[in-house]
Amino acid sequence: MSKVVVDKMAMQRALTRITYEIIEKNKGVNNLVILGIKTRGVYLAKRIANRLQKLENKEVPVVQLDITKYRDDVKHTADDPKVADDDKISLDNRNVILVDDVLFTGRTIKSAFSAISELGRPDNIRLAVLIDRGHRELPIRADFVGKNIPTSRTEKIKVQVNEIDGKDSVEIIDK
Ligand code: 3GP
Ligand code: 5GP
Ligand code: MG
Repeated sequence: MSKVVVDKMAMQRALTRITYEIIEKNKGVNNLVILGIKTRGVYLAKRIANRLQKLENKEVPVVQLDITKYRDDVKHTADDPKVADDDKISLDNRNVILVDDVLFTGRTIKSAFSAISELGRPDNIRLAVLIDRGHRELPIRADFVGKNIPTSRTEKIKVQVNEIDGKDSVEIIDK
């Protein structure tokens, strides 16, 4: 059984609200870098950057972050992908917005912190997620949340973004 909990318009509005919240918290877009966690976090990050560009008339860099190398639940090899698609970016003294689609246990975000430390020492890191489904295993919270969706552990949240899936929606799937 599945139920749509966020449709296309609701997703657009949530991303627009998050964008305004980022501008307000950061008092503009100076020094911002947006890191999208692969896979779908990257597309959400790009959409936020597009909105920032329209509202503040400034280009904000988007970096694709791959946290595979720092996952604590898989074996690691020399072939682990590099953490960022941009080799030259330095996060020293930057204000980082980390973007993911779903926040669950928090382990991905912990891995993201390790990945970020390879790229420099940001002044601060804030977290934006489309969905917070609860069940944290680490003391991590999001600063910007599209929608809180309380779930049971056995339910799944299916996030679809137009760029990959041909549609924008979030469904809750009862397993
Ligand atoms: P994403 O990579 O676009 O963020 O594998 C397809 C999607 O399923 C991935 O989305 C992944 O994040 C997501 N997913 C759903 N449940 C889980 C989970 O419990 N752990 C992980 N690692 N990914 C999950
Ligand atoms: P974590 O448990 O570390 O917070 O989440 C692990 C990764 O899996 C993150 O990228 C998160 O976006 C994704 N994830 C966790 N639970 C779900 C879920 O129910 N649905 C989807 N689509 N992704 C999930
Ligand atoms: Mg994800």
